[in-house]
Amino acid sequence: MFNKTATTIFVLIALLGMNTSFAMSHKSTGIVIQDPWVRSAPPNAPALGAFMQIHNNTNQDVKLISAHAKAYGQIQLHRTINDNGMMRMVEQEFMPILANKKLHLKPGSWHIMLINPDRVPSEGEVVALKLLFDNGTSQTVNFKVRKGQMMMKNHQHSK
Ligand SMILES: [Cu+2]
Repeated sequence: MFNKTATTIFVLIALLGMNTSFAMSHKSTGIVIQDPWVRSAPPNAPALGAFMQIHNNTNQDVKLISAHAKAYGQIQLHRTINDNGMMRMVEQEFMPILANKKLHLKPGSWHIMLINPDRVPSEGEVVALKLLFDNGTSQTVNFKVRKGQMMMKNHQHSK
């Protein structure tokens, strides 16, 4: 009896979940992706960086827990940190997006690392990444390949 009820509830939740993702636009999940892009790289590059702004328009903290795409050996969540003056990338278990805040993935900071591409995509191409969040939602986002700013550009002064 209990088991049956539990199963029914589980199925209901699963159905509701499916319904939500089919019936509503991505915006309705409250997680909105802006300006998704992949930094273009030479054809022999072992890895590419993917960037975006993740807006959390909900009242609860959310974590990006993974990203998936075909044609890459591995995809990791990275953060570039200043380790005693040495910039280095550290793999992260997740990316936190606080309630009603945004996380800006950009060169020299948080980014998604696309490792061992079957083929490095050219400028103008689109890389579809499926993003999984810890609140059970996911969305597939098209990242446009384009030239990236150099990290140091932020430190230059105009004139
Ligand atoms: Cu990296």
